[in-house]
Amino acid sequence: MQTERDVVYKEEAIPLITVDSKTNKFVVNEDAIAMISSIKGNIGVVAVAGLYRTGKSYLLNRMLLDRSSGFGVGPSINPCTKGLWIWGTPLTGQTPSGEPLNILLIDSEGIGALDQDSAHDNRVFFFDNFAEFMLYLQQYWKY
Ligand SMILES: Nc1nc2c(ncn2[C@@H]2O[C@H](COP(=O)(O)OP(=O)(O)OP(=O)(O)O)[C@@H](O)[C@H]2O)c(=O)[nH]1
Ligand SMILES: [Mg+2]
Repeated sequence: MQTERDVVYKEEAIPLITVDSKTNKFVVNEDAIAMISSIKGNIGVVAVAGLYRTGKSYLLNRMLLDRSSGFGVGPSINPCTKGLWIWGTPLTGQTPSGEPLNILLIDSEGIGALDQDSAHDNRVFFFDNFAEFMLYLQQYWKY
């Protein structure tokens, strides 16, 4: 039998913000918002940002998820991650005072790739920080 948790939480990376290649607009994925909204309790966020092809996705998989696959890792010199991705299940952690903490992992498109200009890079970087900030605030809206 499927529980509510099975429906909402997935053991895979899901898009959080995608870029519409035709309009160049950033689009929020409602499935990711539903997953985030379902979380009860404290939320912590770990997000990676930085130059393209420097191992950001690999780092999240190996260091935080302890998996050989998870967030998309590219084999070539071409940019791999596009937009922002979030792990479909919060990790379980603790606040410094010992309270339960739901940790969200966010992977982001690398900056400096030749297929995008610096305005696009700035937007990705902004959204990465903005997503982290909004999720941080969300726990206070709930109470
Ligand atoms: N062996 C080894 N390979 C690594 C390490 N970090 C990254 N790689 C390899 O480097 C390549 C790029 O890794 P990604 O994780 O896709 O890099 P990224 O920064 O997410 O790239 P973009 O999404 O394009 O910005 C992949 O082939 C990884 O397997 C590492 O610490 N050890
Ligand atoms: Mg990547």
